[in-house]
Amino acid sequence: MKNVAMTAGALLFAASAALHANPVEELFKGVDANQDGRISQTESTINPTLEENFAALDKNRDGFLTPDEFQPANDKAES
Ligand SMILES: [Ca+2]
Ligand SMILES: [Ca+2]
Repeated sequence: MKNVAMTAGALLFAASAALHANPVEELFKGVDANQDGRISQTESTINPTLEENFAALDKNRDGFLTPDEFQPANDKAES
């Protein structure tokens, strides 16, 4: 019954502006415009939520988010 799950997923995807339905890795790649494996503050500006949380997510304060540091801001709502 994968089709049912995929349809539900597609609806959720559309309804949530592609934020939480997407695997973190896909989201990361989408934001990492120059594909260097980390998200700069400039790159984060394409996602207002991410931009807003950039400083909090950048745990080692090097000005970049690594996949390790990168978590969708809405994460808490799930699980
Ligand atoms: Ca980058
Ligand atoms: Ca960092």
